[in-house]
Amino acid sequence: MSLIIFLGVVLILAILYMIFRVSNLITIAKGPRDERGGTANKVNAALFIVFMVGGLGLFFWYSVTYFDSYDLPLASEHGKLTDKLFWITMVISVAAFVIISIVMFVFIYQYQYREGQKAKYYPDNHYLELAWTIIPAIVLALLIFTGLRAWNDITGPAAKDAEVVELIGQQFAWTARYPGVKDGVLGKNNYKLIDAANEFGLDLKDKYSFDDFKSLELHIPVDKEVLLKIRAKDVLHSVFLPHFRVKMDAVPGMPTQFKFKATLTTQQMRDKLGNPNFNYELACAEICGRGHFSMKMIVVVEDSETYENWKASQEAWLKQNPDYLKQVPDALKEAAMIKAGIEKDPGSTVAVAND
Ligand SMILES: [Cu+2]
Repeated sequence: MSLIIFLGVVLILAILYMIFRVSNLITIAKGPRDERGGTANKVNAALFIVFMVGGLGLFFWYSVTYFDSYDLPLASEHGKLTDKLFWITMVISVAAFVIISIVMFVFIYQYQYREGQKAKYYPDNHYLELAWTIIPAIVLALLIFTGLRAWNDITGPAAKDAEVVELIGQQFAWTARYPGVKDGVLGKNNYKLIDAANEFGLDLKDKYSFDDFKSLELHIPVDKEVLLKIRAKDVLHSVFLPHFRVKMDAVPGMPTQFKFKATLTTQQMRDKLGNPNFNYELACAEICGRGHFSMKMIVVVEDSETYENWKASQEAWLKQNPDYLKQVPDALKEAAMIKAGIEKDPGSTVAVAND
């Protein structure tokens, strides 16, 4: 297939070259004439202006018409700041883009070939050089340093009482791991322990792993800091929570994190939008393979009471996979069963250990 595409490209290039040769020969055959003059020049110059007006017109038409589809309602605290930075950057870049486009195309039109017109010799101008070096430098420095401050804040250490949730990306699904209500601490994990059932690579020698549970929905409390610990099992993925202005790559072998605070519950957002079917969504924002499009996860934001109840109602991973009790050291077996909520088998000979 690649060979056919390659041959196709070569063929097209050969055809273009032949057309170029033939048109050259025709020009020569037609005999000498002023190659730079004629109407072609005027037509081309005018077409540039048409292209500029059409292009800028489409750009603004699209930006305004579809504004709502890329400016989603905001539901996080830091989002106010990042939105502000985004729009300041956007206004400056669009202004620069429009000015440069207009100057570029108007100059092409203005300085098209005309009989008897001579180019002006204008080697340099120190003031101009200074102006277009210093002004962009100041503007960019301001943008970068304010952005960097916001970035450091978002990716910095989370509060001690923050809700910690682990998000794992794999082709082509997201899974979440919660620390469990008994200890509230995520157990250790190790990629070498990953197998068909132990998809987290949960290290069952670690006592904090016993009550960890898995979820295929991301539940988070409102008005409380949430720390997402992000990893990937195969290729690059990217955690994208558009309403919360959260975006962070999931990189195999390099855990990343992002902290944020949701400000509107799912229900509040439904009321605000007047859409009873609305759901927050986590989408993968890194083209990660054929099933990339399907890599989404429903996000549920709820008040702290509902959230705590939901957490308490979830079954520990170890309870769902009791075979893995074998990997728990004997001294911790009793604690593991209590934490995971596994009923003790009356006939069992599990050694009783004091935790
Ligand atoms: Cu992905």
